[in-house]
Amino acid sequence: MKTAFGITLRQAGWILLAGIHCSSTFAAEGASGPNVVLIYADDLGYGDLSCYGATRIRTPNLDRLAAEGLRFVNAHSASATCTPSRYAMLTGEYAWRRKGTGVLAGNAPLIIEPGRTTLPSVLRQAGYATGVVGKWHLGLGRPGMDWNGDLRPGPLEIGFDYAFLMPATGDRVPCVYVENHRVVGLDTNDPIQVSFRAPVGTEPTGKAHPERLTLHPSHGHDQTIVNGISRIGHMSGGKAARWVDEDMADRFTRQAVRFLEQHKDRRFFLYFATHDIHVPRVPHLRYAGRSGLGARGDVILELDGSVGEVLDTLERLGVASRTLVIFTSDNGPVLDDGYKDRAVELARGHQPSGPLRGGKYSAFEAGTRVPFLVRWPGRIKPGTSEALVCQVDFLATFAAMSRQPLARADAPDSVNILEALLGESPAGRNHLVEHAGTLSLVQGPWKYIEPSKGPRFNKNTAIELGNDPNPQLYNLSADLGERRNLAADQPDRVHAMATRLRQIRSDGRSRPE
Ligand code: NG6
Ligand code: CA
Repeated sequence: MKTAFGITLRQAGWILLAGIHCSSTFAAEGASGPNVVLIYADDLGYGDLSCYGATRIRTPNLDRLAAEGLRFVNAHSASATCTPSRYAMLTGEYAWRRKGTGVLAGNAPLIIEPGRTTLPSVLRQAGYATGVVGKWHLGLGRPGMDWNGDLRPGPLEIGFDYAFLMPATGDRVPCVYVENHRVVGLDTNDPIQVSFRAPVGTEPTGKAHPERLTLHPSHGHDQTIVNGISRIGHMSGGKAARWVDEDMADRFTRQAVRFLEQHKDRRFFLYFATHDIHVPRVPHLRYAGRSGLGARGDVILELDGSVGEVLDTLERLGVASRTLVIFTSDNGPVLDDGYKDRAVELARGHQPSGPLRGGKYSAFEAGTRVPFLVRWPGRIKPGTSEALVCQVDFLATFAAMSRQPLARADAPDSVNILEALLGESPAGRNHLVEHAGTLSLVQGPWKYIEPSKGPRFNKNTAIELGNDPNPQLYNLSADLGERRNLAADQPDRVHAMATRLRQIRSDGRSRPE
């Protein structure tokens, strides 16, 4: 039933309620805070987009976002792999401070404690409708959770009002979508079982039945076969609920668009975490073969298409001018990440890391320095920013933007970089701890990588990991590609930076008071 203002009674109730609960915050900022859409790509490198210098591939929608917004050239994910980056982004705490925040198995329990202050909980508190669509990879439920029941705690218990997820990664079981607390389309007569130890059920594995595969592993990824692709981990059952890789980008994009449509009359925060361009790289037919760079290039185009749909939706709904859009990636790029999709051989001179050294998993810059675009039409002046910023900063930044106070224990490593984000200041953070297997400290032009025993090189991925038993010191202003280790020439600087890094570690926090 519609009221005199053309809104439903239910909507009117919402508005009334929102008014009662949030009058103080709305009054404080004049209800002017923008909607926030955070588009989070997976494994996309600093050099993968034409707006970041790629010449062998064109990404017109992301280029449009860059042209209409601010393009950051020194922005970082919090870690060089997925789970720790996402953990840090949602909690405002560096993941290396916590055990159990490494790349998670597909049946891992939730690693963010319900009740703690998170990026979505802060925005929800400020009156935003909060949604997450796409890759989660932060665990679900408690240890031993039954995938056939209620999957909780999960995103709804840490600040999201709505969730449509892939539980872990595209290459890990269970290969099903989860909406709020339930597996989507599950037939109760065909229960799901998941195991990362012993095989479950009688389903064929890629290892025993390579003849059944449409995409073969190059390393790992030889357990249960789903949709012709063998995965990490074993699953049985849930046949009707299993995803089709070719349709995944469309499915997630459709859910993201639906969330925007449903919340266009409220303030909203959408965290849209794409599966692209992670492995297995299985583009929809309309992108297959289009890039000329093989599947990895094709899924970059698919990602660009998803971004275009989100931007078009914001226009169509008339909310683009009051929506802050951020686009970034959870870690740097990798070519061979475990499937024979010919990414290396078909790269044809494309440089996923751009001018940077290393890639995903690496302590060198390409591990965490990622594309980072911010658009707010009429508010953010288009251009390029050299400010040092990190995704761990979103929490403190959006808390400041929406006038939500933080307790001292909240978001211990999150810095309010709002001025840099809006292009009002050329400066962001004054230092950053980068995290791969090892830690680095960046301060001004200097980057110190602490000594570590890990391997220098991973032969499967062919990535230089940045490990060295000796300290490394680079001047990123003069040597962005980290080629000249100056540690032996500047022992005092090495000592000072090592001491500061130790201090940041032992302080348990780094957010300015
Ligand atoms: C690795 C996987 C890799 C990828 C990564 C996580 C193997 C051999 N490699 O263990 O394919 O899944 O984990 O990627 O299994 S991330 O982007 O989610 O961090
Ligand atoms: Ca990733």
